[in-house]
Amino acid sequence: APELTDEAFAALLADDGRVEPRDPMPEGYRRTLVRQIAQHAHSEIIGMQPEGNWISRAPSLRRKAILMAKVQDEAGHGLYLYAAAETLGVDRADLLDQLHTGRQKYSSIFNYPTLSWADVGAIGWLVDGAAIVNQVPLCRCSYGPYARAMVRVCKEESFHQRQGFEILHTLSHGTPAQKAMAQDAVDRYWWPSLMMFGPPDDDSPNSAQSMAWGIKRFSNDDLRQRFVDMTVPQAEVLGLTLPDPEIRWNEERGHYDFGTVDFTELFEVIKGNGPCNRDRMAHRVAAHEDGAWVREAADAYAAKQVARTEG
Ligand code: FAQ
Repeated sequence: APELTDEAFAALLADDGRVEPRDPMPEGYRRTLVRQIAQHAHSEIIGMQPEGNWISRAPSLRRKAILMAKVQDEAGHGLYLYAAAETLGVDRADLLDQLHTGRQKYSSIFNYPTLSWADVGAIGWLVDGAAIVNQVPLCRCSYGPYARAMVRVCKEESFHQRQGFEILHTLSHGTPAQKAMAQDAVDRYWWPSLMMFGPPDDDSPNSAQSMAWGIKRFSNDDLRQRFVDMTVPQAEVLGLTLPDPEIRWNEERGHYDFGTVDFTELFEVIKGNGPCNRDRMAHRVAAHEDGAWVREAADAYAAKQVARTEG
């Protein structure tokens, strides 16, 4: 597609115009979308690992069936997102290569271990909860294919969030040991969930431009606050506490105050120094290599089909 002047593009956005694949767009806009959508896609497929760890050990057949369906949903989200990225003229194989060689990121949250069954509940409740808060505004992203993919993703994430809440609710109303397991999971996943929203606004290099382009609709800190406001009352219903003594309702602001997030930890995890970064990448690369024969078979089949129709 031809390049567009910044003025013409600004006018299109001001008109609340949706940008579609064949529309002209500034190169920086295209690059930013590829970066964000690819990282989002990578997060979905790497995000299958922490929960996949518990499929064989889920406490009942019903729990196992639900968890398998959820992990499959994450694979599906990855596929919609890679497909959305491809509408911008990039190749999925190349995006995966960038993930595998550490040139593209994935969400920090998936570098934490899942130590107990309750962690599956905490991931559903907190991680999917944070994902929804971040992604609902993306349904109004200026880039059509990304926005449309988000509609279905958000519906499925809502279901995931409820299943996590239900796991924790069951545990917290079970034996004292089960309740303690649920509390421990929430204690470990709370702060990393707040980090999912990214660095604070004054340390977020991409935010201003992405908001001007209508890619992001709210700032990292605004979404983090929205997540806290949504989650504190839910913790009360669960009968669990959040590991932050500074959480309290602020009448004047109309929001919950909360403590300071340790962003040094976020930056360390992004750099590759989280508890599971190495394992996650090694597992992903091995899975990709193990799947080479499937890609080769699909290519051979496609070539045969072409030869048949041409012959
Ligand atoms: N982890 O300038 P900003 C899910 C990077 S939900 C790693 O603020 P931006 C569902 C950032 O990329 C998780 N890296 O950047 C699920 C940038 O680096 P770059 C996925 C992070 O893009 C649930 C640099 O730091 N969701 O998968 C993180 O404006 C359960 C500076 O940051 C999405 O990806 C982080 N937490 O804002 C699956 C949502 N934070 O690229 C399985 C879409 C920041 O310049 C199980 N993405 N960075 O080298 C977004 O909304 C945005 O990209 C943000 C970051 C908000 C994540």
